[in-house]
Amino acid sequence: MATEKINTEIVTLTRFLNEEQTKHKEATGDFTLLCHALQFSFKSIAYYIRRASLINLGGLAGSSNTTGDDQKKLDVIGNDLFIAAMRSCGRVKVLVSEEEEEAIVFSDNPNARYAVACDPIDGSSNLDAGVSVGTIFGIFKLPEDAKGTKEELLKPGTELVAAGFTMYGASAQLVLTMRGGPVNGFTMDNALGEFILTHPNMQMPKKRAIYSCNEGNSKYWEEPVLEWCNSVKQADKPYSLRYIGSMVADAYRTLLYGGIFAYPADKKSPKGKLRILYECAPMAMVFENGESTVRAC
Ligand code: P6P
Repeated sequence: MATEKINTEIVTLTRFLNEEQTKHKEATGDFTLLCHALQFSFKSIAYYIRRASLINLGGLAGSSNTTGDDQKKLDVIGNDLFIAAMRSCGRVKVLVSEEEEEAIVFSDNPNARYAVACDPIDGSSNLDAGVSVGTIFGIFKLPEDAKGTKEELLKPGTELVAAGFTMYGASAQLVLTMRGGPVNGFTMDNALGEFILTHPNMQMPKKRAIYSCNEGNSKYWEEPVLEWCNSVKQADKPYSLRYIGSMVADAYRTLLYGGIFAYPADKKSPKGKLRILYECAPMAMVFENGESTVRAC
């Protein structure tokens, strides 16, 4: 019986980032160091999520965040880990986090040239049920004369220089894309403590009969949304409904399998529930860059 061929052509995230830097002659290494700090924060968060039930980290922290969500203990820990990683790399001037009332300006990084928007643990209401949650991030490059204000972060998603998310499942899955570039997927090898390039140049299948939305909100939907939802349910080959309620998990499945994910604005949330800066814009960059160039099958 043939022995399983061991994969010896291993590209770690560290190697990938260092090689990416060599493609830009003007690169100073700041962006690379920022991404190394990002990967450290994902490894740290993954560690605590994996152990949460063992060290009593489940449940509520007894506080709420800026958007009124009840904070889980892991929300607070994930936020603290992320902030520490962004501060200590010295390449981030200002950080906006879903878990923080105000933008954080790192005064000890006065020459830093990047701003980061993040949702440290998106979908955390699902944590105690063992459902995959994730960290969503977007990176902006600041102008030379930036003061480090939150207004400098309030830019259209098209100005992001990089974005992505890490889904904390059986192993952490990182999806990373840079402006105009491909979407690359990395899987955390827990034994080695390394993110390994496992999904180079991810392209979402053009056609897949899956729709993903919370139909529990349908009584609040506008008429066109109701018509769309009924159209996929009444199609000749009705779509399958897959909805996890953790955006990172729904997004990762949609990127891999195809389909439609939607969280429409409704009468309860006329401006929509998902946050533009650290949920919608980073995801939009991933899905635009991951749009399949293959004609629909
Ligand atoms: P609902 C999690 O709080 C989140 O922002 C996304 O991760 C997820 O897609 C959505 O809310 C789920 O919202 O109302 O369906 O529970």
